[in-house]
Amino acid sequence: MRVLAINDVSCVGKCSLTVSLPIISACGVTCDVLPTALLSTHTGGFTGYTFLNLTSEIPDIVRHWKSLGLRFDYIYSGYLGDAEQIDLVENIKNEFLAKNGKFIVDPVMGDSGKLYANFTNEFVAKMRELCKQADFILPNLTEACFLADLPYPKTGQAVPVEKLTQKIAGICPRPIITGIVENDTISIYYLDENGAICRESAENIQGFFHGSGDVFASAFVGALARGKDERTAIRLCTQFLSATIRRSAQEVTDSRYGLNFEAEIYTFLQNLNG
Ligand code: PXL
Repeated sequence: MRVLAINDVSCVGKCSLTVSLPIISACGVTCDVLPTALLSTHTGGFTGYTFLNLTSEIPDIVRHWKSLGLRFDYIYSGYLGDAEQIDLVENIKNEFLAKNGKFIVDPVMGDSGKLYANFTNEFVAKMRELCKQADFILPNLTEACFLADLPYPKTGQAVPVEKLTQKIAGICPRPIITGIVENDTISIYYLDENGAICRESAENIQGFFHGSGDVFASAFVGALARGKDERTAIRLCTQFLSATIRRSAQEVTDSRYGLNFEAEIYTFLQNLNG
């Protein structure tokens, strides 16, 4: 199995490719990478970070790959450096996705009700189009609200899960919406192959845990590539992320530096192999 992970390299802060590559490789499948940007750190909570957009390099990379006749069983896209890259990713999917391969889009754009630095409403509109091409999308609640053009729920306000999933299903029929807090639990809502709403929940641990979405999405891709069905993959990944967050809440003093997912990988792999 060959996975292509399209994401940025944030040198410090454990997100994007520095999370995807170790997790997907550990699952026992090849993880090739297409870096979209090179940053000294991610943009969440650090100031003064460097940002080198790699858009201009991508067409040359693609040209070389074409000469090799490459095919990927899974193409997983995450943080994109600019709107132009959305078109490039769509072309890569059309050119390199194997027959019966799966295209998985994590529409990385924001969190806690806000877009990340450098993202605009025009980017959201283009990302919505990319999501229409995907087999699965993994927005967090913020990204789901932006994609669905619904307001982000105010603190204490219940999330209109049914309305949200139905609107998102009009974009991609197999959405997996992460990070929905309901009292003491945090849930993932997704639609199964029959369009039924399903939920996977874990204990809601207080705090903000940077890189959670990337850990979840990478583990999901790895589990699918290892032949797990979506329901099993979502269950295993929820357990993995929850254990990672529980450990990080105890051990990590500055959450900007990311989750201690390394310490939970072994248990995740045991469950994946079990
Ligand atoms: O984890 C999402 C993410 C990915 N890449 C970069 C980011 C963020 C979130 O802040 O800044 C560069």
